[in-house]
Amino acid sequence: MSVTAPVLSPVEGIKTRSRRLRGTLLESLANEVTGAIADDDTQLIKFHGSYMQDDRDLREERRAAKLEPDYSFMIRTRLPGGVVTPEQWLKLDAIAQRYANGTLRLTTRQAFQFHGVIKRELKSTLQAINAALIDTIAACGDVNRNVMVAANPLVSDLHAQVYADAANLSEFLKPKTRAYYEIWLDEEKVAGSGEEYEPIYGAVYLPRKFKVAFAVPPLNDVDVFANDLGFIAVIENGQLLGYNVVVGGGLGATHGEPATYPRLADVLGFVAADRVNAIAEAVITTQRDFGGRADRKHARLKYTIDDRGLDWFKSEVERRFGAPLRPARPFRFEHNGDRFGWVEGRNGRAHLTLRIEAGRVADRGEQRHLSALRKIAQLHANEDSGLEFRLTPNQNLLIANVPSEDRAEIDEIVAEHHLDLYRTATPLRLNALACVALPTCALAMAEAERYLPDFTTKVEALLDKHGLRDARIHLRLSGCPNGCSRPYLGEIALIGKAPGRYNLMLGADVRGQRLNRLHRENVDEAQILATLDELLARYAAERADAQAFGDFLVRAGVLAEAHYKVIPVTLLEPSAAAA
Ligand code: SRM
Ligand code: SF4
Repeated sequence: MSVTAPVLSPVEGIKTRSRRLRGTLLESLANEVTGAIADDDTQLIKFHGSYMQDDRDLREERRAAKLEPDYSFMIRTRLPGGVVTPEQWLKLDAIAQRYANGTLRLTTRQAFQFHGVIKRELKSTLQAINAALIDTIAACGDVNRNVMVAANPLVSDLHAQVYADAANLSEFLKPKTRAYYEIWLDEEKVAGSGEEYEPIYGAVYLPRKFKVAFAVPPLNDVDVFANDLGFIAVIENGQLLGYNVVVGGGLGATHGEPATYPRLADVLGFVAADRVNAIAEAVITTQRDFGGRADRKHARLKYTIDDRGLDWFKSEVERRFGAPLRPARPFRFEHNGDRFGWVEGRNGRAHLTLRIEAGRVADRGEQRHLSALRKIAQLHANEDSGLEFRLTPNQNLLIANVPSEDRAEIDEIVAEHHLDLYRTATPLRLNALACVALPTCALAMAEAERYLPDFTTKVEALLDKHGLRDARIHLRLSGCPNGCSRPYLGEIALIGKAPGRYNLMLGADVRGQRLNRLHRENVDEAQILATLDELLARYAAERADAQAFGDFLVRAGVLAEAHYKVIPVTLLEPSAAAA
């Protein structure tokens, strides 16, 4: 009996033929006839941290004028834990002004994105980023992406250890190909160029993107259960004992295809801190060898685990790890948002978390956020104050390790440039997330980032009407079901279906441990607001003390049946599990 091998997705062929991710990128860059790069290269360039895009606002106009689309490139950094020095901040700011659209975009995975870089300047831009000692290797593509780390260094020593483990893992999982250095940084080719040994990824890399996050309870700001692989720090008596390991989280889905779904990670077991790289290698190589390579919509680790079973997955990982995993330790998360304002640290240092709406650092009217942060960075560049900028996983920015004598000056700059939203905005606005969507994202079906401010104002009016202005409700907007703002973990979420139309999702918890559910499909703004009006009225009248909106909706039986699988998280306290 002959067994036919499954047909591989075309991207597998592109990777195989690419000579370790080189493809024809050099030729594409040299081609002056078009602002685009060759089709196959559009896949490969992702591994180098860039996407080819076009300005969707201009598509029709340019088509009518018989012009090619307005191509440009998005560039994303690899920046474990999102930490940069003031000097690096200034360099990235200068790059945004010189080569990109003049804004810095902080992402939901603690990275910077530049938008609008033209092909002719792509290489100079990447060189400038590298000159700031930041790279973009593996920020996108079928490899491990930017490693997230809890942003708020409340328990400083331990946070530093967790950060070090994450940074170390990010380095360990970096592809070994020299393609990036040859193409963008003019490194000379050496023997073996194009055939480098990739001990973790192999010659065709992973079936799909892979995401890792480190959480430090009680904050789940990284949304650890939305990652392929998560590490939850286990701290006892002020010591970092190791990590609970969670696997198989992922949020992307496709409208109308129930075989695709968001899924929360399962708890696998506990490992000591010095085994982080080893367990990651065991998990990733299992996914490399068993993950689907035929259909890219069914290729993330979550599907490998669901298709083969968690028990099978665990034993395969343990075989590769060389030992059974120890049982997971109890843990407890309080919430998955950021903690705004000043927080006292150790040794007279303090940390200030600032709200950056939808992560877009820009100068707009009196809100001169870019200028404010430039000023703060200038004051602290080239001095030994230890002040750092830390991107949060919720698109916000933390100014960390501020010496006490500098606090007043920072407060002044922040106020003067109207960067003090954290003092004035409602909890709804402070905690809201929106993905980039239009005009740059090729996959957007509806607005998200550009719609967030207006939509929030309209929901705030409803909150006022029902006396709920101070309710801390997590709102998340995504322009399509891929879920880049982690909308499936929002108490209220909009997921784009078509221009002006969204699926209204409701009922996640505020700790990142319960997915929300589809409540109304393909509705417009008026329908969304009418639905929320009704539900907020009930919430105001019927909620139990301190009950969060998502929990209320579930317990009051408001929500329809889930249309996709909901994975319970095993170590919830009994009260939360009941929801
Ligand atoms: Fe994402 C694709 C933006 C976090 C799931 N994401 C994209 C692309 C590159 C569109 C594309 O493929 O052409 C978007 C670029 C938009 C633009 O113009 O900049 C994009 N994703 C983003 C960012 C910038 C959203 C933001 O507003 O901050 C985030 C960058 C993170 C980073 O720094 O690495 C971003 N994306 C996420 C997250 C959240 C997370 O990782 O915590 C998710 C859900 C978690 C997950 O991966 O399951 C996410 N993005 C996706 C998917 C769906 C993947 C799937 O398994 O189905 C796609 C589409 C794809 O890969 O085919 C996607
Ligand atoms: Fe684009 Fe969809 Fe991601 Fe939003 S969720 S950035 S629209 S891929």
